[in-house]
Amino acid sequence: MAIEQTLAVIKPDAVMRDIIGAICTLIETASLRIIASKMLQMQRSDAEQFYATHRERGFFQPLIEYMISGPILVMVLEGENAVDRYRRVLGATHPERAAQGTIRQLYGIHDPDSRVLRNAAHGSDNRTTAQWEINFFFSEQELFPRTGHDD
Ligand code: IDP
Ligand code: MG
Repeated sequence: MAIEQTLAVIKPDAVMRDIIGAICTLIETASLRIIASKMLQMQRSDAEQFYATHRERGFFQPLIEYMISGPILVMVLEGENAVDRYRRVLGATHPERAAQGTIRQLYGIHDPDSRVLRNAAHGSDNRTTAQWEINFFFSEQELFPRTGHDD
């Protein structure tokens, strides 16, 4: 199985609720290594570019407002089959449909009146988007891959 990298984002609602550590524990417990990390607040134009594929969706503007509403923690995760494995740790997009014990089931916000799903965290959905999303936030010098060092 190939060693891959994927992008994880702890979204503003989760940063605000002080559950960074809880989410990182779920990630590390699943043998996904955090090889880069930083906290930042996205500009509107950054968020619009990051989610450009959703521009025509009804939830696009609420999604942008949500993602720029506070600081986020962006991370690069590394491991075997990391893209799909992290998506499994993350759970389904809708917190109420996410499997038991996943990040979104445990920490997503259940608010039927909200125009956007506040689901605590983001994960790249395939290897191509993962590479693009990693490059969006990180330079090569900011990544600290450890595979091969102590495996
Ligand atoms: P993903 O984050 O599971 O990959 P996407 O379809 O890429 O899901 O959507 C990006 C983000 O937009 C979601 O994580 C969620 O915050 C929000 N979103 C997705 N679908 C809906 C929806 O039907 N209603 C409201 N918000 C949504
Ligand atoms: Mg997506």
